[in-house]
Amino acid sequence: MAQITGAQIVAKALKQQGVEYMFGIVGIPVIPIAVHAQREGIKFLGFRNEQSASYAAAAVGYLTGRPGVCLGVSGPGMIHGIAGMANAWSNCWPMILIGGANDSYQNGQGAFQEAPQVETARPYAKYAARPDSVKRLPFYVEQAVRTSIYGRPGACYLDLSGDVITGSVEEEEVEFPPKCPDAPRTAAPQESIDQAMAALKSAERPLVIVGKGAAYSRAEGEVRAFLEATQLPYLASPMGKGVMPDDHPLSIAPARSAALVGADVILLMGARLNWMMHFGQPPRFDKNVRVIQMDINAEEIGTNIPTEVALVGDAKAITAQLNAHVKSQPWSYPSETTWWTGLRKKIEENGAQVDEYMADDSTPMNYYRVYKDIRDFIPQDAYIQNEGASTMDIGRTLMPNFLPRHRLDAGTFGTMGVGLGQAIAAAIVNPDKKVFCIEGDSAFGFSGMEVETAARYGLNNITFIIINNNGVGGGPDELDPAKVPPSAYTPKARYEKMAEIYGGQGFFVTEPSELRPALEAAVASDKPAIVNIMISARAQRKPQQFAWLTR
Ligand SMILES: Cc1ncc(C[n+]2csc(CCOP(=O)(O)OP(=O)(O)O)c2C)c(N)n1
Ligand SMILES: [Mg+2]
Repeated sequence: MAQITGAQIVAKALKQQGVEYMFGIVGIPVIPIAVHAQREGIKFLGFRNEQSASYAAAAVGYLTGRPGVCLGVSGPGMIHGIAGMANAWSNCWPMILIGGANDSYQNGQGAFQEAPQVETARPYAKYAARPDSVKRLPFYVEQAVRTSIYGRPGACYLDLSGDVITGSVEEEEVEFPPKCPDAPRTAAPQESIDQAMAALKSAERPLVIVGKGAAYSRAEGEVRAFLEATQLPYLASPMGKGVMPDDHPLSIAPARSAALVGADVILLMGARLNWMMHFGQPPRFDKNVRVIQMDINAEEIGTNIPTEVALVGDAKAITAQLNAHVKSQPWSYPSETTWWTGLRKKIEENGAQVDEYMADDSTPMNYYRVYKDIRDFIPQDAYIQNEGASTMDIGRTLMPNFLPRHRLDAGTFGTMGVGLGQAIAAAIVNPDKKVFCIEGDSAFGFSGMEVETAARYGLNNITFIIINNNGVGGGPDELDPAKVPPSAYTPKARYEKMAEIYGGQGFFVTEPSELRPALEAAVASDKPAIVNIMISARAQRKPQQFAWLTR
């Protein structure tokens, strides 16, 4: 009879549960898990820090609907992976962190890298467990995979002690549960669908907000059919962008503030009324705004303001129900209302101001000038990874998305440092597409070493672009080491030279005329390239009606 080890069982069980990607850093005691994962046909990518690996695991979960795995050693490795778990918790993305742990028979002895790992993972985990035997490992793996994708998606944690990883049992003693199916698509009661449509019909100033929940549930076809049938104005959350193409005539994104404050009825499609949507409260919303809330999670209903109609369940299934209603009782919101006229006027005004900034060819450049060339250069089907403060805020408005799940950014958690891991996730999930990883100089620095990871795995479809203003929201042009402002990084730091460590090409851009040729050469080069673009350290976002976080 043949023996099978814990590591082999974990790898087999993960593969059987539809896990295709594992990211991490090996060491005692997790090396055999990575080795056997590769043998099972799971793609293992060795990273330079578990933080980035954990961000990649969650991004894979968002992009594919099955969790990615982050593998870390006990203690510090696992602790770094918490970064990605917390980000996944906040974004509602499925992932699994597997942490090695000290041998269980040394618990409490001050073992090598011993730490309270399950307890540390718990607040961010939908499920956190320490398997108690080698034999039952497949049970725990199935629980973790299923829990990560059923209900509101999120992070799960498995704590594997050294003796469980290296221990072995008779192969035939081990039972592998069948692959858990994708999450059931739960629909809403017909009564709620009728109420939702009645509420929309009663609106004078309706607004639809499309969130990344709709993107995750792959509701793009249904959402488009619904909006086109009802002719309702919509806007998207940052990563809800692309569920509807940003150039759609029903998009009122450039008039976002006016739309939020003016709406009398809003339909949330997988978007939450959290800080990103200003809690649905004054001064950013009307105090009497009525809410139709579509969400996978019943607990989310009524958060921050009361909900008039709750549509609890899967965005794709429920939007299909709404479409069936509209089909049987056709209705559309008229296009010649004062609401539409006002929104269109606002869109025009805001567009004119941005055009002016984009046309400014002075050196050093401003953000808008830089984004004009980037926007014109990027193919419509490319993945856009974007993070920073102004780099991200301006990038979100200036770089349109045409496809769902093609924008990745700092997300609900506002996490700087997710960029490289997320770009690598996109690049490996879809090797045929281009990925543009557009980072503020600070954002890039959090995980810049992962450029080597991208190159090592031949992810030549990624181009790294750094918008460099010498710091967090800009730094000084010259630095006196005795007086370094908190926000400052080395002025004109030559980040593009990092491409030299793997024989790639770097481009340093200071003039507007150099930008387009640099982007072209970067994409044409045979290794991931880095384009480092200097902008004015004092470049700003165009004046906003509201401060970034309105109290
Ligand atoms: C993990 C983490 N640490 C710190 C912050 C605070 N923070 C917000 S934006 C930002 C960086 C902004 O600078 P940069 O990426 O260079 O973009 P810029 O605004 O300069 O274009 C930082 C550090 C954060 N959001 N996340
Ligand atoms: Mg910066």
